[in-house]
Amino acid sequence: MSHKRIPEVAAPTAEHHREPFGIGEPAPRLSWKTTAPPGWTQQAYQIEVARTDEAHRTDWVACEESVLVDWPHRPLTSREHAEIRVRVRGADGTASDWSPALRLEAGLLKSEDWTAHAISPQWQSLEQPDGERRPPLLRKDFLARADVQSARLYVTAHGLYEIEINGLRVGDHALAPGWTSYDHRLRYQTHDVTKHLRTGDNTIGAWLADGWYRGRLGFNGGHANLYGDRLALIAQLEVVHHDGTRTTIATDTSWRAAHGPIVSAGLLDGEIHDARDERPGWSSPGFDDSGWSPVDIVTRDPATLVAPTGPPVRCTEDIAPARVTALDADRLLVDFGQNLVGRIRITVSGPAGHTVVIRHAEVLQDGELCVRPLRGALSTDRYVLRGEGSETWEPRFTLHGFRYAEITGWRGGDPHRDITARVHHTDMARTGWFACSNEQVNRLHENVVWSLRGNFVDLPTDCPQRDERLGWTGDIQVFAPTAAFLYDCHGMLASWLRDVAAEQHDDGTVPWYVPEIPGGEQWTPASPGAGWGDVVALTPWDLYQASGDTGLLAAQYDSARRWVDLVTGIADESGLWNRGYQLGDWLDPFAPPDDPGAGRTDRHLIATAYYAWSLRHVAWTAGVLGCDEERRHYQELADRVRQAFVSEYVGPGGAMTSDTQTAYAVALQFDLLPDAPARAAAGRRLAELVAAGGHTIQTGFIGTPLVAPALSATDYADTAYTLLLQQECPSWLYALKHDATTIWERWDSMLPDGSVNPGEMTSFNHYALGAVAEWLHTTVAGLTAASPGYRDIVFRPRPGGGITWAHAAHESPYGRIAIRWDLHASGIEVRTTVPTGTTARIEWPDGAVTTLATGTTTTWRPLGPGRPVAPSRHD
Ligand code: RAM
Repeated sequence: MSHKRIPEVAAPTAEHHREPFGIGEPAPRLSWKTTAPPGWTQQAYQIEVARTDEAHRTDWVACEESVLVDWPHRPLTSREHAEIRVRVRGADGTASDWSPALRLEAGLLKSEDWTAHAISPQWQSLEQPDGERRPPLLRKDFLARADVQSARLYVTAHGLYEIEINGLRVGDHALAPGWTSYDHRLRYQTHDVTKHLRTGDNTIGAWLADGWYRGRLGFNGGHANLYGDRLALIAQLEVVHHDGTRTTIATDTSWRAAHGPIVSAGLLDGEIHDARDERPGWSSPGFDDSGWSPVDIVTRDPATLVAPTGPPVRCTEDIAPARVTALDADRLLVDFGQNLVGRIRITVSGPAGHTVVIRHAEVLQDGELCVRPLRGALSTDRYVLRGEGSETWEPRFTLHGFRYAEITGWRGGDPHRDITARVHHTDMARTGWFACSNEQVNRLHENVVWSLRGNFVDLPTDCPQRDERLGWTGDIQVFAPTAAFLYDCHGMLASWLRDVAAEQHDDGTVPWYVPEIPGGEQWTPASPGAGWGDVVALTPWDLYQASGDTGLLAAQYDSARRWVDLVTGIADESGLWNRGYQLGDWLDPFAPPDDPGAGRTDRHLIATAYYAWSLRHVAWTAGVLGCDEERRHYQELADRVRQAFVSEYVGPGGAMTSDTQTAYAVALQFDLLPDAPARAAAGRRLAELVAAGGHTIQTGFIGTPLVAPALSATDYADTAYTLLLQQECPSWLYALKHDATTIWERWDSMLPDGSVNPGEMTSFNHYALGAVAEWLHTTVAGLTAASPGYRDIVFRPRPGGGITWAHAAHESPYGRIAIRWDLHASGIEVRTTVPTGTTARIEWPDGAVTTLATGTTTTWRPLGPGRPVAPSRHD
C-alpha cells in the first residue's frame, strides 16, 4: 500500500474483460481500484469517455461505489473505440489525478453488421459422415490500398479455426471459437490485423478442424456431427482507410478450399499431421490455387453470433521434461513432472515419411503409460516428417490431459530441449494465493490450482483426459467458490451459465452437463438431479459473492426460478424432494467402485437439503434484484422445506436418519437445523463420526466441501485439521504419497498398492474434491468476504493442526486483500492488507474483534485468556 497522501486510481476495467477488445456490451459497466491513505473513502467520481468524435466528462457523481458502475455515456456502437479514465474525490476533498486510460473496442453488436457468409468446402456435401474426413484449408487473395488506418478481423467457425494473413498467424487463441451451445450462441473473436496487411496483394487463409462441432464427443463410443456435418468459416476482415471509408473482405463463394496437411484432428483422439502435404505459401499472395475447390454457403443465423465475455484459451506455460527414459531404441518415456492439459511440441529431423507417434497418459503402470483411464480417447498425435532438416511441430486442434508421454520414432536431439509440454487453458487472471507452514498442504493447494487450470478450458469440465471432458453441472457447483477465489473466472462462467439457461429444458430440468450431448440411458434424457441442477441457483450467487455483480444474478434469475419451480412440482405436499433418480453423495468412498451413486447418505435427504438451499438462494437473489413478492414467496417455501427436512430427517436430540458425515455437514452448512442446541448436537455428532472413521474421508462430491467448514463452524476445528492432515487412504493428502500433482476423481484413483483403480471412471484430474481449498482460504488463512465483492472483509484465522503460519491473498474488485498470521509462543501475530473502499475486521479465535483501517496493519493477540491486546501497528 502506498503512503502517498493523494489517492491514485489504476486504469479502470470493463465488465469482467481481461482484454476488452471486440466486446459485446454496448454499455459496459466500469470498475476501478484506488490506492489511498488509511481511512480515505471515495465520495465522488468522475469518468471521462474519449471517443472518436467527442470526449465526454461526467460531472462529479456523488457515489462511494467503484465496482461495476454504470456506463456513463451514450452506448457504444459497433466497432467503436473508446478510452476511459476515472478520477475520484474523498470526503476530505482530496482528489486523485486522472487514472491511466482503459482502451476498449466494441465488436459487431448487431446481426446486420455481419455480411460474411458461413462457407464450407463444396466437397463436404459428398463426404461420408463416418468416413475419413480430412480437415480443409480455405483461402482468398485480396488487394489492400496504401491508406490503411486499421484492420479488424471478426471471425468464427463451425468447427475450430486458425487464421493466417500473408503467412502470419493471427492471434494466439487455441481451440477458437470455443464450445458454446452452438445452436443458441456461437462466439466470434475480434483481432487487430492492421500489422498483417500490406499495400497491394494480400491473402487470408484459414485452417479448419472438427472440434466440438462435428468431431466425436462423449463416452461409450461417443457421437460425431452433433451440431452438423459440414465445417464452415465465417470471417469478416474490415479495413478502415485514412479517409474513414471501409473495405470489407468477407467469406463468400469467391473463397477456395483444399485439403491441408492435417489428416485428422479430434479433441479426444489427437491429431495426425503429414508434413509432406503442407502447401508452402498457401496463405500468402502469389500461391496458385487454381486446383482448389469451390465453397458453398451454409446456414448460420448471425443473430446467434456473440462476443466473448471471458478470455480465450491459449498456451500459458511451457514445461520441459523432468525425466526422460529410453524404453527402446527409438521409444522415449517422458515425465513432465506435472499432470497438465495441453499438447507437446517436438523438434525432429529425419527422412520424409518417417512418423513420430506421441501417446499421452496421466499415470504409469509397470513403467509404461497407463491408458485405460482414458477409455475411448486415443490421445495420440502423429507427425509425419517432411524430410527437410529440422522440423518443429505442435498439434493445432487438440488437447490432452497428461503428465507422461511415450514418443515412438523419436528423431530429435536433446529431449530436454526438443520436447516441450505446452500448458493450455482459459487465460484467466490469477487472483488468489495460499501458503502455510505445512508443505503437504501447500502441495494439495497447488494440485487444486492445477486441476482448475486443466479443467477451465473454455467451459468448466469434469476431466480433461478421457472420453468425457463435459461441463458437468455438479462439479462446478461445488467448486465455484474455490475457483472464484483463485482466478477471475467470472467472464468464462457467465458465458457458460448463459448456455446452461439456454439448454435448460422446457420443464426447467437442468441437463447433467452443458452443452448437452447424448450420454446413454443414465444421462439422456436428463432428469432433475440435486446438487447438479442446483448450479443454476447457487453458482450465480457464489460468483456474486466474489464479484458483487448483480447483473449476473439478474441474467440468471429466470433460470434459477425455473429450476426451483420444477422441483416444487416434483416434491411432495410437505416439501420433501423424495422421488426420482439422484446421484446422492457421488463417489462416497463407501459406494462400490461400479456404483458411485450408492453412498451411505440417503439420496433424498440430500435432494431435499439442496432444494431448501436453492430456494433460499432464489429468495436472496430476488431480494437483491428488488423483487420483493418473489423473495417472500421463495423464502416461505424455503422455510416450509426446512421444516419438512427436520421432521423427516432430524430426530429428537438432533440425531439424523442418515448417521453420516455428509448428512450432518449438509444440515449444518445449509442451515437446516431448527435451533442452536440442534446445531451443537449435529456438530458434536459430526466430530464423533469423523473421529470414529479414524479421521479418514467418508464423504463424496456433496459432503466433501462441507465437512471441514461444518466442523469449524461448530467449534471442532481441531477435528477438521486432523481430517485435513490425514495421510491414509481415503484422505486429501493420501494422493501425495503417490506423487499426485492434481486432484483425483476418486479418493483412491491410485490404490494403496500403487495400481490404478479398476473402476471405469478413474480420472487423475478432477477438481470437485479440491473444493476443500475454500476452507484453506477462509478458515486456515482466514480471508473471507462479509459482503458481495469483498466490500466488507472479515479475517477469521483459525490456527490449528500444528501449522505455525498461513497466508492468503486475493485480488478483489477493490484491490488486493492479504493476511499472514504467525504463531508465537505467547500469541498470534496477524499482518493484513485491506484495500481502499472496503471495511475490514479481524475476528479472533477467542471471539474478540479488531476493526482495521485500510492499508497494511500488524496486530498481535495473546493466545491465553485474559491478557490485554497489544495495540495495532499501521505501516
Ligand atoms: C462422472 C464424473 C463427473 C460427475 C458425473 C456425475 O462422469 O465423475 O465428475 O459429475 O459422473
